[in-house]
Amino acid sequence: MPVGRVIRMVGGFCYIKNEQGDTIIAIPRGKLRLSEDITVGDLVDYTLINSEQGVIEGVHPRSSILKRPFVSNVTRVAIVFAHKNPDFNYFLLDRFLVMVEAYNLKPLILFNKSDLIDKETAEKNVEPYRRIGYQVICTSTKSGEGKDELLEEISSDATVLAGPSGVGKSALVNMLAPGYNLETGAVSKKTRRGRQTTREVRLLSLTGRNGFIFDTPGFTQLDLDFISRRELADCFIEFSKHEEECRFMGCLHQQEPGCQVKTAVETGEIEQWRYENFILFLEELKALENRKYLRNRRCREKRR
Ligand SMILES: Nc1nc2c(ncn2[C@@H]2O[C@H](COP(=O)(O)OP(=O)(O)O)[C@@H](O)[C@H]2O)c(=O)[nH]1
Ligand SMILES: [Mg+2]
Ligand SMILES: [Zn+2]
Repeated sequence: MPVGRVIRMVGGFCYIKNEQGDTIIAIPRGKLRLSEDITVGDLVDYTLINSEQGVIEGVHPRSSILKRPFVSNVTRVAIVFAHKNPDFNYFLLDRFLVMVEAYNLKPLILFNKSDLIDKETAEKNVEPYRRIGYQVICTSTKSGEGKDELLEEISSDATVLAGPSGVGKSALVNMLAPGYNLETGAVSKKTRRGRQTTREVRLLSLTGRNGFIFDTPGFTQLDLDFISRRELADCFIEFSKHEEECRFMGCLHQQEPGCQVKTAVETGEIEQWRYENFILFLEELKALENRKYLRNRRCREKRR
């Protein structure tokens, strides 16, 4: 049976692209439901009704799945921020990084709108993340800066762009996969924030490469409810070489004596703001876990 990849879903129909590069419009067979059983990124088996229309017969197992936006088979997350307009935000960037690490996907950090600032300021923004060990590329969709490096880097990945509205995700997709002409939106002068111009998820082919790129409306779910407090430190990659030395096993690196993560913060090996964000996320997870506990207890009491 032929295989295709879901690249778009529009009102009850799926657009799928087959191995020959042809697009077929398909509806799902029987019990398969769009947006529940099938999503953009899925590999599907299909049968043809005529040369352009088909029926989806089954969905292949997914290598990864993200929620809100609901996309599958992502291998890479490019976290996009702008150097300015809108101003960039360490806290939000660290939150995205936690998500990427927790899902075990390959991260890449993009600082877009390089044309709006000088080289020195750009360096100041990216340097801390390079020091941690993250790959960072500065781009500009206006001057084309970083385009070749980025295309090379993600050439065989299925990349989703994550980041706040207005940072230039759709403009970047247009730069990497021209010909689709996705709508981009101006950043509001008044609120200094981007408007939501992208409403649907689409999967586009990178020009001349094997890879794909997703354009999405942006991530709305950034609750950390997919990890536990114990797992959080693993999502801060620069903590790992210190935490083995902590005095207590299962150290949360909060108040415990003999915590080597805290020592590394004091000596400057770990950035203070990274640690502060870590603690904020830890508190957030604690609150989430408490809420869950209370909810469960209430349920148990009701049942009695
Ligand atoms: N100066 C500058 N503006 C950009 C750049 N990339 C995108 N923009 C502008 O930023 C605004 C938001 O872009 P858009 O792609 O819609 O952002 P999205 O919400 O992240 O998809 C638009 O007005 C773009 O023209 C860039 O590299 N430099
Ligand atoms: Mg967009
Ligand atoms: Zn510790």
